[in-house]
Amino acid sequence: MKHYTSNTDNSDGNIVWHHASVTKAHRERLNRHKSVILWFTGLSGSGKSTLAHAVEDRLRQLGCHTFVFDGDNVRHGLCRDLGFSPEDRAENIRRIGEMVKLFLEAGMIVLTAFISPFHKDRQWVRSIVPDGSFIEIYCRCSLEICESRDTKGLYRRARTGEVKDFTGISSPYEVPENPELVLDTGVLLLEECVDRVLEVLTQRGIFSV
Ligand code: ADX
Repeated sequence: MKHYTSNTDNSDGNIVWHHASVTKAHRERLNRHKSVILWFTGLSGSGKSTLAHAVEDRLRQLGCHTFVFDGDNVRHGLCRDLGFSPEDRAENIRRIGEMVKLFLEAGMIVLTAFISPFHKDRQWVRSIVPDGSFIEIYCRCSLEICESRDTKGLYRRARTGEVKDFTGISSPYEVPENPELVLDTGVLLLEECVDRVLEVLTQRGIFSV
């Protein structure tokens, strides 16, 4: 398999960027909100997807244009050829990063729910989008709680060795160093977490265009 890097660049002179006449600013004005990426990161079972969908539902009620990307779903299609080695996880996040960058240009509020365990991969996504567009939300939940939930039975299978390279068991999770928001998803109620995310969006002027 061809291995990509975050630096892969096809600018050999034969491919020329075509600038759109309808810009992100136009779309933001039409939508009446700014576009932004809400990047939820945390262990499997920490509540990323549940929270992302709950935030999306609240945003829908406010009339926002949103889309949720979830690890398990994306791995059924765009990233179906990838496994869970550090290289494959980096490629997973690289593809997702490029995809959410396009959705940002499209004027959306993009919510992602990927374990994204490696600092450098998260940093890379942050680096390819404009300052302030990447809001990293650490869903902090102990391994004990995630493992006791074990909604997919994967922790049990990781403990027996049947599932390899499992985050938190046989593969590392690098805790975000400076996220915009930390939520104790093992302790807080879902609605409390949603409120905290909405507060951050309000503080950052996402709803004032
Ligand atoms: S990431 O590390 O590359 O960001 P991603 O979020 O796409 O991971 O996928 C994680 C989901 O894949 C988990 O929620 C879990 O359901 C499933 N999964 C299957 N095998 C593994 C594994 N070895 N490590 C982590 N998650 C796994």
